[in-house]
Amino acid sequence: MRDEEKDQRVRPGRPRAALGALSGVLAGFAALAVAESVAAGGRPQSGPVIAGGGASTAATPAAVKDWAIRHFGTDDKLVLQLGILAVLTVLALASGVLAVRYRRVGAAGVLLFGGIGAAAAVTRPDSTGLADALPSVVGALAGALLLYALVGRLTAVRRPQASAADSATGTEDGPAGLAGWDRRGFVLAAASAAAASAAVGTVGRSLNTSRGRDAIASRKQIVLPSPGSPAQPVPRRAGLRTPGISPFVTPDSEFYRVDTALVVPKVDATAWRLRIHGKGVRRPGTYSFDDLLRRELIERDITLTCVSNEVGGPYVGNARWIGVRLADLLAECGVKAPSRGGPADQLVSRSVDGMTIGSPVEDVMDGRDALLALGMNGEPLPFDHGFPVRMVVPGLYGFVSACKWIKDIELTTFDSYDPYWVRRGWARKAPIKTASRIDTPKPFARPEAGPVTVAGGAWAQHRGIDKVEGRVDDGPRRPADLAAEDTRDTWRQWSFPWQATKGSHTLTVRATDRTGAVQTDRRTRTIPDGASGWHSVVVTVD
Ligand SMILES: Nc1nc2c(c(=O)[nH]1)N[C@H]1C(S)=C(S)[C@@H](COP(=O)(O)O)O[C@H]1N2
Ligand SMILES: [Mo]
Repeated sequence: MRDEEKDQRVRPGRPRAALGALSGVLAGFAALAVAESVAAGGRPQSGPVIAGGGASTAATPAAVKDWAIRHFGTDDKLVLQLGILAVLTVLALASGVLAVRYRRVGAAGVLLFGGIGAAAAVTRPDSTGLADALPSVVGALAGALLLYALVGRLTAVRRPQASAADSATGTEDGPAGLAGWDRRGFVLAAASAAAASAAVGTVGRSLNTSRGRDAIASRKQIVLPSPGSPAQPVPRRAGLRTPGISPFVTPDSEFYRVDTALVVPKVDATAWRLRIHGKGVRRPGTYSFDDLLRRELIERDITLTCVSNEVGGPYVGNARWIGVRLADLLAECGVKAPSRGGPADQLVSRSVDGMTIGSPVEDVMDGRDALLALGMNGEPLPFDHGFPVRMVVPGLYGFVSACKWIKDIELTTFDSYDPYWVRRGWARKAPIKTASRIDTPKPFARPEAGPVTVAGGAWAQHRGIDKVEGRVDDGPRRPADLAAEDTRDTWRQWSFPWQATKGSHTLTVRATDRTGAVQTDRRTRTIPDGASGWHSVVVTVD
């Protein structure tokens, strides 16, 4: 009887919807915990958060994605996942409230979201089949059952004696009333559900960390042999010492990262294979990591640039890559460049996470150092940058050349296949535009009047930089001092001295590449083939 006394103290009406909402959230989190744990045991990419995130990324218009990359940078993935969690929470709340009135409909709502997660997982480009639906389906079933059970505690108990007590004490049991609910049952069920979800979630987390173990071990085991064709040493005077300038060689930890992977693929190098096949491939081949290691390795300094880099932006980095010459491998497979009568003009690289990237066959076979890179700055590739193998092609933006976590190369034509970014409005072909950037002073800096060194970098990969000119306000354009060139595939640093006078000033740079082409002042957006325009920085001299 004590329970019934307590029950009657709960005011009827208001709490029921709130407790329904609570049930919904508990069911939602249980569903997520179960789904993500099932996914962690199999393929983490098939979990609803990652699959849903991937599907929304893929469905996001190019302009919005470009905006997200620019505003959130590498945090764009975190923002997306938090967004998905927020949406799921709202939907779970709604299902819970609905379930108070219509128990089955609320539970069916949870199943519906599970269905959406399952559909997203199965239709992802890296999906391995119907099994990818499992995490969402199992999670949704668990969540729906839990919601059904919890809401049952709120409504189902209509013991005759309870009803009698209700009427005896005059308690209303209207549609929104709570009289006769199984309070202790609800609290117990809710608490155990929460605890169970937390436990399942913890198991899932530990599964997730352990599953990358083979990949991590395989990376540790790799000893990169010294290259048969080493890079020439970076000229001592390629890197300026001006404070505030980006280092000439970008450390891995500072190297920009742009990709669509919500979970960084952890590929076991010992199990990794690269397949080369397609149009005009007379001897299709499959290569293991060791096959590549046994070949002559070449080492090259190459500056990578993202097409989403705005004028003055940070998505450019310079590294020393080590790998095998892609053109040799292609030639071995019997591939001919179009200019030599080869039937394929597009090389499509595919990654383990379903990315597709199209590069001109002509470019990768024209003698430039197009690489299947195995190492970056003296180490095996970091996981973030494509371990175990990625492509790097001097002179082409990353989205048309730099496939990370590569697993397949298909020779085809531009007419017959559009890769991932092209389907989203980006250009089929995208050589890197000549660009220059002021690294120091920073925008809105307040240097003291007197001598100030203006310095930065300029790049026109595979053409080389021949001239950089600086300008203060509307003054004359003056040639900057160029640092030593490493190679024409790397960026080149520059600086010029400025006698800063009090007031606000605009500093502008422009570069000229080795073909004599002057960097255009015409400002364009990043879409479809890269931003153009001069970089300028406004400073106030005190
Ligand atoms: N698998 C995969 N490879 C990818 C991408 C991607 O989204 N997925 N993004 C490309 C783009 S747009 C760029 S600019 C480069 C960036 O390489 P980084 O992250 O190592 O700097 O990787 C390219 N390779
Ligand atoms: Mo990019």
